[in-house]
Amino acid sequence: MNGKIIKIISNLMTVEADNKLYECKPRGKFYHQKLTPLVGDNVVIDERNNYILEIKERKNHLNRPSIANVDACIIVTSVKEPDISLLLLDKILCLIISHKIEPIICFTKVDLLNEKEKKEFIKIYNYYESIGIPVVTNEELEKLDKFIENKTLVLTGQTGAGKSSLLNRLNPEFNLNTQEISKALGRGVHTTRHTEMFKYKTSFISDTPGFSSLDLSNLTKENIRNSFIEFGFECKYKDCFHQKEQGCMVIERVNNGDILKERYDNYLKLVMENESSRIIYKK
Ligand SMILES: Nc1nc2c(ncn2[C@@H]2O[C@H](COP(=O)(O)OP(=O)(O)OP(=O)(O)O)[C@@H](O)[C@H]2O)c(=O)[nH]1
Ligand SMILES: [Mg+2]
Ligand SMILES: [Zn+2]
Repeated sequence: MNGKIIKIISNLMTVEADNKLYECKPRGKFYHQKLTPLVGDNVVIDERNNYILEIKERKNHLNRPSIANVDACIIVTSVKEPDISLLLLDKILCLIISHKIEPIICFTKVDLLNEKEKKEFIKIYNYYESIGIPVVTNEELEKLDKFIENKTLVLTGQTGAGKSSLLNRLNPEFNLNTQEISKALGRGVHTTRHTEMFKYKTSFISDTPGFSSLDLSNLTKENIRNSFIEFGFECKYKDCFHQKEQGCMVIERVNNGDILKERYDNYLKLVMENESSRIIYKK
């Protein structure tokens, strides 16, 4: 029978197969093959004797948290408490796109904005949507449903951003722990700890924050540039890094308001952060 590992607690793996759950143990041969089953693994099980017989080839896997076969990542971004940070959002987008994982932005806490702030926010929402990234708020669950259909997803975002709350909105039966922001920040750790996936309609979603390490040092300058998908390839020099080059169309489009200035500034910051992290690494 085909299934998917959705939870691992030491040597006991919960496998979802045909809408039922099976507590399985892995076959000894995986140990000899140095193959560690991961949450997200697609497996073949012997449902009578509760054994995992085979682990199917992985599409990809993340470290910290260890999750296999991730199609998309929902970047949960609060617009207040904690305040919106486009630098953090652009950095996460950069990591996700460089890992060839599809990004989905989900803004939360829009209810906390005043009218003026809401206008600013709508501009930001529309901008990210206009460059081709799927964007929703946590009040647009039907729109979100379409983006996540048939996918294996991880959530990411700051502690207190509303990741667990989002899953509870999708299905109150998940009944996940959520926490007041002040308490969460006071402890300085995520409320959510062990790796587990939830079946939601045709999707599997993990509440364990993906990309817990927001380290850009493994990326190249090209990775960072290419992850800013709206920059395009219209500059005079084919390999333009859009910094000070002559005939740079990106700089021109920033100046005429076609590219969000803040996003371009974040691009420059990420390139600088990437360069200095590599200088430290080389020493
Ligand atoms: N006003 C408002 N509060 C929200 C919204 N979404 C979440 N919250 C609150 O924000 C706080 C933190 O939410 P959580 O869902 O625990 O945040 P989290 O991202 O799972 O945090 P960690 O597990 O610590 O990483 C809770 O008190 C939620 O009730 C929202 O859309 N509006
Ligand atoms: Mg949580
Ligand atoms: Zn350029």
